[in-house]
Amino acid sequence: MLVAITRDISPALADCELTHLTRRPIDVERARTQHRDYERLLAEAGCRVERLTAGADMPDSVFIEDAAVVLDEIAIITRPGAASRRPETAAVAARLRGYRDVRSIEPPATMDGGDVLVVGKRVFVGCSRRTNLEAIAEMRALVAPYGYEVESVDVSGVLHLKSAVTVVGDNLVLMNPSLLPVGSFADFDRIAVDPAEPLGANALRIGGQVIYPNSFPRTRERLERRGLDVRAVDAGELQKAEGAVTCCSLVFAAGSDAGGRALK
Ligand code: CIR
Repeated sequence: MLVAITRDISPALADCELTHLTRRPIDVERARTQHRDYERLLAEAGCRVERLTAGADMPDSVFIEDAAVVLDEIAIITRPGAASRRPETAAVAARLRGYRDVRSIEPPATMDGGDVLVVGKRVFVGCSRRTNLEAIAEMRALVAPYGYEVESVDVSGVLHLKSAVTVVGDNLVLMNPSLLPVGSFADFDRIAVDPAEPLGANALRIGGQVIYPNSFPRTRERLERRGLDVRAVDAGELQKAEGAVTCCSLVFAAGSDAGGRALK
């Protein structure tokens, strides 16, 4: 069984962290409708969706991916790079304890889950404004006993590693090569985003489906030309908060499938 943990949208969403975008008004009700559509796609992809209640005073709590990294063997609670986001982790840790042994990233390390891309036993960690070298070292020590290798990737010009690269198929990544040198991803087959859609590299693959924002039609066409089953969703309101599709869920195998693959 697959589980997708999501989190309701905070009434304080308008006060979200912003790094690369200018603040624009966000329609919270519309964002909630879009989020429900996203959850429906998670369910259609085979997930049991468990939605945590919003952090009423935590503007960014819907972006639950940043609070944890879930592997088959353990879950790692992050220490988000933005201090305003650190209160988000307690509720996520409490829920994950029902599924995994839980470890934590400790100060002075900071890490956002959006910087962590797991592909089999390879863990790519973005060194970004949110995730520092200390966190990468802690991550390496936490996962090495389970046979994972951690590779550090420099990230600049975008918020997280997964703003620039995500997995869309077996040995297949979607990336923006002008934001991220192919370097670490040279072993993979690669689809480049359309140059007119530089923020289009964030896709959420679950099983045979790829959940993808409807705001990047040219890149979507590239994905479909490769035979991928793309499920488009309107993520416009959360995109104003610098959110994307991976960041609104933690997806992992549970129960009798718990020995299965890490998903993102
Ligand atoms: C932030 O700046 O932390 C939020 N406004 C957006 C986080 C998006 N997270 C993600 O893509 N993993």
